[in-house]
Amino acid sequence: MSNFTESIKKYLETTFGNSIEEANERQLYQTLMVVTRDRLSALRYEYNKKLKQTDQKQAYYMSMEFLVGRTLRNNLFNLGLEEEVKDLLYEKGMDIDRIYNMEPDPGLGNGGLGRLASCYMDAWTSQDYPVTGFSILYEFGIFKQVIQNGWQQEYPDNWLEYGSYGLVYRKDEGMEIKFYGRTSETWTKTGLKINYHDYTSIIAEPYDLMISGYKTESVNVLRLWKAKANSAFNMKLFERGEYAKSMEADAIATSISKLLYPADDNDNGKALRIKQQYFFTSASLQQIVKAHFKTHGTLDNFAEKVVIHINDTHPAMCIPELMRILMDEYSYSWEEAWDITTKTFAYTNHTIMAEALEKWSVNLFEPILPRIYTIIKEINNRFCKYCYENGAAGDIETMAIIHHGMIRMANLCIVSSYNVNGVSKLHSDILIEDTFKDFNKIYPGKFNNVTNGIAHRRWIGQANPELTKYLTDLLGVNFLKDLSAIENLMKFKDDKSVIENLNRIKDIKKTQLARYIKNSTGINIDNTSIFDIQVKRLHEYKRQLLNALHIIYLFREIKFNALRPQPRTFIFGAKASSGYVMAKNIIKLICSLSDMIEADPLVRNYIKVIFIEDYRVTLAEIIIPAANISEQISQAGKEASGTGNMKFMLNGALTLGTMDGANVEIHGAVGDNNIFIFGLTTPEVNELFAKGYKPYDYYISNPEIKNTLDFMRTIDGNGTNFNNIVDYLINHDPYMCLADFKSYIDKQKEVAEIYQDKDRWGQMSLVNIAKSGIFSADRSTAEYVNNIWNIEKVK
Ligand code: 26Q
Repeated sequence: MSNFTESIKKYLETTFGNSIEEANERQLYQTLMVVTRDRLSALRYEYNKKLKQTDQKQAYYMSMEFLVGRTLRNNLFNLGLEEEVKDLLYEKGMDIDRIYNMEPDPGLGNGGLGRLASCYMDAWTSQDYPVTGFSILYEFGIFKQVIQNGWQQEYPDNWLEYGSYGLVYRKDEGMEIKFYGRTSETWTKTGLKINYHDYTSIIAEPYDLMISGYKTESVNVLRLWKAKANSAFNMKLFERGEYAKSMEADAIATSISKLLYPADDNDNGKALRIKQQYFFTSASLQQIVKAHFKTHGTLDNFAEKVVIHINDTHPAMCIPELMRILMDEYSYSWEEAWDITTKTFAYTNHTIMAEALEKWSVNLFEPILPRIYTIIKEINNRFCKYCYENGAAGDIETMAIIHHGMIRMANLCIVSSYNVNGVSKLHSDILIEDTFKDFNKIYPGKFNNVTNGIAHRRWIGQANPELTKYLTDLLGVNFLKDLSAIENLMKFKDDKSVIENLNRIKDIKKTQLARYIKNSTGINIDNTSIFDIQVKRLHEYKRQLLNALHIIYLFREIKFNALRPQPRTFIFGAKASSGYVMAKNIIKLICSLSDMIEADPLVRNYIKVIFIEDYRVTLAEIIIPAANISEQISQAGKEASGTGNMKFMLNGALTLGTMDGANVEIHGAVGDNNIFIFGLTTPEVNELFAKGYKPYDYYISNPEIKNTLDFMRTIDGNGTNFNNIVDYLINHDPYMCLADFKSYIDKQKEVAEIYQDKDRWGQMSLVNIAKSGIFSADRSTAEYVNNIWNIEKVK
């Protein structure tokens, strides 16, 4: 008996008084979660010892979101224990998948940015780099989506009830965080001293999630902070008769780590979000500084040993917080503190959409974080002075950190970091040439690119074991360790039997998805139809609406123009942020299309529309491997990168997309013949916008558009119609669906045609799999490590 099996038995015996035979599924689940976590903790202990010995530079990844996905299978897979556990349960007549399915999917993120953070933690750990993640232990992750009569409804996601077994509570490492109040200054022998008065004190308690790596003993940690009232502090207030204040502190504490903000673009002006941001950045920074000082007895060499990465601007308060700690707690001068700070931070931008760039009003911000505000103001003053003195006075309007009573967080990050990167070539070019061009003039060389990547071990190794096994046997290499080896598949480009096998595996994955859809919606779908899939957050710029327009177009063609197309199943999955009305209307439209088609005895033989409820990491693992077509149809220039596009490609789907984000690089990798590109390019979009885009002209001059939109007015949404969307498209259409309509429809015809030729399609699919190596998160994370952070592997 291996010692892992022994640990399982021991835990069952001591915790539940049961043998494996007697244990129920609930007990087995808890046992596997705890025993796996403890195995990782033990490895972590050894890893940490090595780290202390080498005293090497470490990286800290700050992110408001980590979309971890389920952990149990991932950890067993990485530790090489999956087969052992599977067999152990199998002997007892149990199916390991049933245990896996009991684990909640920790939804501590909204979408791409959060999932990227988790893919990166996998990659750094698998490559033995010392990286610690920091975030918040949200009691409620991203809401659970329920569709009722076609409308999205949100329900709380109480993931900790079953999810807490993976966490390790580090009681002794709590931190105090101060809000509100005021400061005063006194001069002492050692210099200026800042005193805090009348503040509200909250405690941050750390909970660690162990991050395993593939076939390595390295274990990194994702530290999640939970807010708790500071009872000692509140008791003092209470004794002084300040009852209300002590209760307020209590209320603030319970609200801070209560929930993840479910907006993935912008939900500005929320005091609670400011508190969340400061809460987790302050706790993390205090911990990092404290640990450094303990080892070195000085902070002079801080930037040589520490690099802090800011995942978008959400953790930007790290910057003034480090300044505060250095000056107020360790008596550094402004100049010394600034020198250390500007060597410590690197920042990644994930969006160019103006409305998604974070801004905080000074009026809201200052009372909550008075000292932090003073520091930001001083950073701004000095920066503006620098601009005046260095010939950039004319650009202060765009670059100032505080402007018209708003604090622009991206500007704070750019000024204070030593490196700024975008997430795809196109996106980084836009940052340099457009969004932040003035900054690029005064900071040449500060901006660069790291194209996103994905944890291929999860997205093929675990999500598609059938394809993984086939390719491993065929290629005779373990591409899970190094995805670039997958390019060897190109040798089989003209091998009919290989192509046939790939097609067969795709069919298996389609059958599995069809089964899930049948079980969850009752709808039967045809396996031989094209699985045409768009799964991502719902956003106008991502243009789920364009996809819907194509479906309406097909409906009309089948019904009125005798079109008998290649059968297709259109699959959607998307959460809309709760206050985003247009997004919710689009979900309703898609669901109504689904009903309308189901009710039509002719049309339903050719097309079907499925809206899969509650799209999340766990569902993505089932959906993506089953796709024939990957819809990546954002308006050019709007999607910073996209990462779903890479997951689809790796699983052999063909991209139907615009020249946007990382689609551009996918196109470069597979070549023109193995991808379906359509639509305006970024310069064309800009040109059309500059000359004045008039969607009405497209509507009136193109009968196909006119017919489609006119028909849309007749669609019955069970008590709702879609005139509002039609009017919006004809009169505004900010993301130019109508301008790209024709080109999209034409490309879709080509898709249907080529799909008839199974060999050709299979070959295109093969090329996509073979060329996906560069989109491994191992490649992206190595670029962060080597080009930006300068850290070494733990040996
Ligand atoms: C900001 C202010 C207030 C409330 C919420 C927010 C907020 C929250 C989340 C703003 C943005 C986000 C998330 C953005 C995001 O997911 N961006 C995506 O990042 C991916 C990883 O780089 C890219 O692939 C996607 O293109 C990009 O959209």
